[in-house]
Amino acid sequence: MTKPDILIVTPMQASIHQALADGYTLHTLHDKDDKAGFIAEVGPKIRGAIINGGAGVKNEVLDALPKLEMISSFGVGYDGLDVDYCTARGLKATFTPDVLNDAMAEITLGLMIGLARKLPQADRYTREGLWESKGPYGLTAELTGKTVGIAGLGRVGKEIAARCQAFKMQVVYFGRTKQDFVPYPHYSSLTAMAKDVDWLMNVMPGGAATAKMFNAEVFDALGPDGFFVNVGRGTTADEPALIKALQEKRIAGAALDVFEKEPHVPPALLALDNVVLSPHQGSATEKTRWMMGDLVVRNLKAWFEGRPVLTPIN
Ligand code: 8YV
Repeated sequence: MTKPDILIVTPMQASIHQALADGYTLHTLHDKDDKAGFIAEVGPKIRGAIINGGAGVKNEVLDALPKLEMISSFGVGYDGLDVDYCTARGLKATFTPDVLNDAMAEITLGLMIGLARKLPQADRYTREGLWESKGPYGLTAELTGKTVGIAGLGRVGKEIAARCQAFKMQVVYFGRTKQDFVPYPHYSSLTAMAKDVDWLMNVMPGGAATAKMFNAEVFDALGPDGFFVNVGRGTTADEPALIKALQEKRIAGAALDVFEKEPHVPPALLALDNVVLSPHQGSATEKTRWMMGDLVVRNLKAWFEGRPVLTPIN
């Protein structure tokens, strides 16, 4: 039997290539100078595609793959994929939820502690010899006893909530619908929640529905003692409004793992001392990335071996 031809749209880790090398013919698009020419050449035989859910794939690329059956997407977010398009064309799409929950929750607490206790700044202070020449670094904020409001209490949000409780924080959450059997107070208004919390946490997915929902009004509700954390998608925050709120100290600080136009980080953010920045590292541990790759592979293999996929999007 001929091996299914698979298009790898964005760079993928070696473990994915290795796991598929024997049973599939892999075609990488990202390293081709003439992408249109390459698609014209291999497009007609492609039956599966591997994409990054955030970077996604344009519908015009998918249009050029007439025999495409399924898309295995890397990541829990799939805002870069037009799911309605896939469903309308009868394309199966899969993603990689759950396996990254712990890594995401870990980095989130790390960012919160880093921001509250000014760990990056204190590290620089120590390295520069200022402890010895100028004296103690100074006093900082603390998580204990504070309230965190989580926007997007899904798989990742719930792991963050559990860890915040271990740090003796109160947890509340915002979501369009109140979830049954969730032990935290619910808010149906993001601004109302921002007003009541010390820490505003974004774990919302990207896409049109959440674009720029963290805006000037929300930051003003959070107020000068409030901290903002974004581990969801950069597009969910109005970045210029966030920068302005930080510059004018209308909020106390921000810890950001995601940005509007990654990997670009606005110079105005780099110039601020009340922020902790991370280059979209939420799921970037050896173990978690291996598990995400493994799920990409298992979904793809399931489809082409005639079994139900493990984690479908549609
Ligand atoms: C990855 C992510 O950082 O799962 C997601 O939605 O954004 C992350 O886990 C990303 O897929 C790697 O580029």
